[in-house]
Order: sequence, then structure tokens, then C-alpha cells
Amino acid sequence: MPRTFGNLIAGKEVDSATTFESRNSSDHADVVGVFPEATREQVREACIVAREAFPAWSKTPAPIRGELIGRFGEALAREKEPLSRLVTREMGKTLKEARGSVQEAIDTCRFFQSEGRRLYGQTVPSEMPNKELFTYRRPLGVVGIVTAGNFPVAVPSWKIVPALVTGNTIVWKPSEDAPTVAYAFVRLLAEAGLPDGVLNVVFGGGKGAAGEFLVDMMDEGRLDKFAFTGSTAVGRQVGEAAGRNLLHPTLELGGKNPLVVMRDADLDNAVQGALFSAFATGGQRCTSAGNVIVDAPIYDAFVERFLAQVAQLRIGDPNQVPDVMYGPFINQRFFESWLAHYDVGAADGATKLYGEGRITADNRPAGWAGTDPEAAYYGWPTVWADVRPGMKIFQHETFGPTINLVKVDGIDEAIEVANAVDYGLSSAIYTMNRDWAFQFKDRIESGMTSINNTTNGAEAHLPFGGVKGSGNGTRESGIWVLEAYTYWHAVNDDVSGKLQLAQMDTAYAEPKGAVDVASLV
Ligand code: UN1
Repeated sequence: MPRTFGNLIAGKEVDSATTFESRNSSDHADVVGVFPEATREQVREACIVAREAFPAWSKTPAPIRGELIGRFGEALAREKEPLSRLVTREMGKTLKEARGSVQEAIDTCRFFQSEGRRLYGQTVPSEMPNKELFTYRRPLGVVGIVTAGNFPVAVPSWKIVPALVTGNTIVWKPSEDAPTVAYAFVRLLAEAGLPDGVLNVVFGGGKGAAGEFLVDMMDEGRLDKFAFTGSTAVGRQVGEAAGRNLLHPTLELGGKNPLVVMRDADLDNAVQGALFSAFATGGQRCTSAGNVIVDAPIYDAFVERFLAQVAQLRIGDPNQVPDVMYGPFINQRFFESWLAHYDVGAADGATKLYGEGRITADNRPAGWAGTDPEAAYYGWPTVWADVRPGMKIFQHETFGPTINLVKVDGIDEAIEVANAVDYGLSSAIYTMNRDWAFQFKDRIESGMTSINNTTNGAEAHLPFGGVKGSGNGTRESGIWVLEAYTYWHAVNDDVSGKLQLAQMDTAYAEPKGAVDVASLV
């Protein structure tokens, strides 16, 4: 019997009248847990509890908050293996990737443990005597957080860990695709000593459910900050609600990330990088490559080697077969929109080189390594050629195992094509030419760029976030994320005992008459 879980509000498990089942993404017969569909009232209650918890938590010394985050990191490290296995079971990425994503959260805790001992402000000289100026980082208040299922440990940690270290309290709506992972995450934080009510969790879907209710709490004045990872379309709605309430949201949205392969590239390295960028996590990363842009002189050689590898990709249930390249779709919605992309590519006039839709018992690629492909949604690795800028398939994020090949001639066209999408999250170039790498780095419109590596590869202490349709300019991770969860408080401290007015009573030195240097010698 699968366990039934409750929302976590004020440290208590709170049931809802309606529930949903979280199923193993690789085998839909396996129910991982039963979760509540939080009601609007429960989401509101979670916001009220977080508001009540704010004064005490924000007054807890930052180094103490940091120590708690350090203990959370230790608990994550201790439970890394079972938590990684739970990630694989619930959302379907390979165990190697699941371990990496749990490690990313551990790294985030290690970084922010010591940040609790910094959170530096500045001392600033005043233009008056007996007066000093200071800046302090202050917490914002109650943060609403909505996260996606593809990185159910790492990406929540990018938001929750810095928000807590800086003294905020939280209401989190995790993805309905990985609620059990979220529950484990929160229990480990409680083990580390997090006071009840500081982090509250409401489960359920997005539209017409807990996610939408939490967004609505901005209009009720119950939130001081919103952080969202998900699609650009939903991100716009979150941004609109935040904007009319004068909140500055963190929005990490979609991508159609370019990977360029120049004529002088190490071709084997480029093929391996393109394979991982396109197909790791079944293409369901926001950093997955969407368009591989290949320089004309090596186009044929690249395509031949790439296709040979694609035809051998091992695909299957990552719980049973550890060395698959990718497992199932995380959910039916992603599967259906990926399936629809076959019509989009055909209508665009692109040439399908490889891929036959859903993997079934009678329709399996050579590398199928699982048992029953119909126990879940599995997709053929799919490759399109003759893709050009302007085509829908070139422009739109698909979020599944598919990649476009785009032929260009030289570095200028490569950069132009790489920039010809409305997104700008991550990007990569394979070249040994120093100048081409420099030109790419200088001219690409992207929040993250790799030279001779994949379109992935964010690390816990580097800024993460996009430009154009991939976000609103906010950054996660490292020192940069601190701006997202604090405001700067400027303080004037005057001990002069009299009214002295800046700009008006400032005793500037009087100039004494101009010196003509030529007349001096
Ligand atoms: C995401 O897909 O939302 O660089 C985040 C990467 C990972 C993070 C991806 N470390 O692909």
C-alpha cells in the first residue's frame, strides 16, 4: 500500500479532501505516494503561518541559520543514495544524473552555510562629520515558490536554501511530478532543526490548483517575493501578478539552446557533447540543446557520426538498467507535446533523419534496453535535418528527446543562427579556434555559455539564469542569488547632536584661485 502524505503546514501534516497519486515515471503501475490537492484555504493558511514565523526566523542570527543549512547538507549527503534512487523512481532520470542533482543541492548547502557568516553589508563614509552610513541586507518576508519536476532536489535548493539563509519564510508548491522527493527534502530540513512554520509545503497541480492559488496569494498581499521555475507561458502569468503587486519575481523559464560545432572542432568530443545536451534527462532539462548548428565543411561527417551514436542509444527503465542514456517522459503532458512536434517538423518542411514517436512493444529502436515500453511513456530519440531559422521547430522548446541539425557557413552565420530564437538560457560552441570561441562568447545572447562542453553544466556557485524569453534577468546560485531574496537597507547614523543636512550643510573646501602650470616654470 502506498503511503498517504499530507501538506506540511506549521510542522504538521494536513490532509485535503482530494488526493492524487504520484507514480513511478518509468512504470505507471507503481504508485510512489498519495498526496493531497491543497485547497485555496490551505494555501492561504500556509501563507499566514509563514507570516507568523517570519519575525523569529528573520531575527535568528544569520550564522545560526547558516549552520542549520550546513546540517541539512550533511543530512542530504548521508541520504544521497536513497534520495537519488527516489528521484530516479519518481521522475525517471538516470541514477548517475539523479546523484549529480542531489550533489548539486549538497554543494548549494555548503556554499550557503558559510554565506550565513558573510551576508556582508558596507560601511560608507558620510559627507558630514559625526555621521556614518551603513548598508544591510534585509530579508523580504514570505516567499512563494513553485518548482518543476525535472530537477526536484537541485532547483528547489537553489531557491529555498538562499531564501532561508537570508531570513525569509516560505510556502513551497513542489511539482506534482515529484512530490515524494519534495516531502523527503522538507523532512531532512526539519531534521536539521528548521523551526515549524518557516517552510510550509502545499501539494497539488498548477492550473486551477495549489500552484495557481499560491500565485493568487500575491493579490491578497500575503507574499513578498515569488520564485518560479517552469514554462515561459506560465512565467509571464506569474510575472504579471508579481508586477501589479510591485514584487520582483525570480523567473527561470524555457530555452531553445544552441550548440555550435565549428569546422575545426574535436569531432568525437562534439558528438558526445551534442548527444548529452540533446538526450540527457530525455531532453527534459531547461538547459537541453534544441538546435545543433554545424559548420558546412564538417556537416556530413558530423551527421554521420552523430546518427551512428543516436541509433545505438540505450533507452529504458533507469531503475532496472543503470546505463541507459535516458528513461521515460516525466509526465503525459510532456509526452503529448513532444509527440505533436512530429507534425510541427513535417509542416515546417524539416527532414526527419531518425525517430518513430512513442516506443511500444512493436516499435522499438535498436537500443531499447527495458522490459515493457508501454509501462510508461518512452520516446524514440529523434533527429531533424534541414532546419532553418524561422521554422516553428527551430523556435519552440519541445522538452523531449529530439534535436534539430542546422547547417551554417562560418562563425558569423553560426552566431547569427544561435541568436535567432526568442530564448537565451544556455549555449555551447565546439572549436579549437581561440578567436571563434571569443567571438561566440562575446556575441551570444545567453545566460550561460560553454566552450567545448555541453549546454548543461551549471554549478552551485555560478550565476544561473537566462536572457530574452528564458527569464526576467534574475539569477540563482552563488553570491548573485542574494539579490533575489534581500533588499538593501541604507542607514544614516548621526551622533553630531544637531541638524546637519546632506548636500546643504556639507562643508566642501573652498577653491583658492586657478594655478597656471605653464607660468610656474
Ligand atoms: C534545469 O533544467 O532547470 O546545468 C536546471 C544543468 C543542471 C541544472 C539544470 N545543472 O543542466
